Amino acid sequence: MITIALSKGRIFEETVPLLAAAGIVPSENPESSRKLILGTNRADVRLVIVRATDVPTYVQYGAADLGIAGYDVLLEHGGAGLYQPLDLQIAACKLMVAVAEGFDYHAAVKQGARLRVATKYVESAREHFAAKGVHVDLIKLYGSMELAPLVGLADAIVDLVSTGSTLKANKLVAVEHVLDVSSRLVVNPASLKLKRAGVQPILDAFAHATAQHAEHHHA
Ligand code: PRT
Ligand code: MG
Repeated sequence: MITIALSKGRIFEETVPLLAAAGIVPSENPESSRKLILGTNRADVRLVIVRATDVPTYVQYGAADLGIAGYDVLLEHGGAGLYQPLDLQIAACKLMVAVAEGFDYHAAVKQGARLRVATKYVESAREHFAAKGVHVDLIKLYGSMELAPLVGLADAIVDLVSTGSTLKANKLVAVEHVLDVSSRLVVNPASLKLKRAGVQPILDAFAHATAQHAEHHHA
């Protein structure tokens, strides 16, 4: 049995075509099903539906052989015990520093002010500000970072931005790029060794589909 860990929502939606390229069709839609283990058209492949941030953990401990996780999630996890062979280039977005409209971030940085920064991405944020020599106190949040500057919890946030409409709706502006994010395939190294006959063709199909997709975009 090959077990693939996925999160619901954007990652699942963008993974369906990759699975199809590997000849795998989920038998149910996780958005409408309450099942956490989904069968597929292949008796030897199943999907487990977990929280996006839990995907690396399931794969690291071998509860899933493969998984798909955002680079943001992988940086926070640290990547221990994970083979990361492929950037699937799906669920793309950017990790950005954002502040309330009217807050002069660059002036504050220039003055050497100590900034309070709220984020779910403390590891990536710590590294970013350390590299820039910006003094920060990081405040760990688990969601809705956009609220923090509006109620005085923080001067700035570090959050993912795709369309920018969430920042705009909350009168926030992006002031600094931290890193580009897309989702990656993660593989349990023991699974790759012991289940190679089943796992390798899936890796190859994903790689092929990703390369074709990229070619299409450049054409
Ligand atoms: O939602 P949940 O709390 O269960 O977990 P999650 O937010 O980690 O999962 P999910 O499914 O929302 O995101 C999974 C992965 O998708 C993330 O780890 C990212 O790698 C990737 N991704 C791509 C994004 C976005 N784009 C994105 N826009 N993840 C989150 N967002 C959020 C962002 O945090 C912000 O709140 O969407 C909002 C901004 O979107 P725009 O379009 O308004 O800019
Ligand atoms: Mg989310």
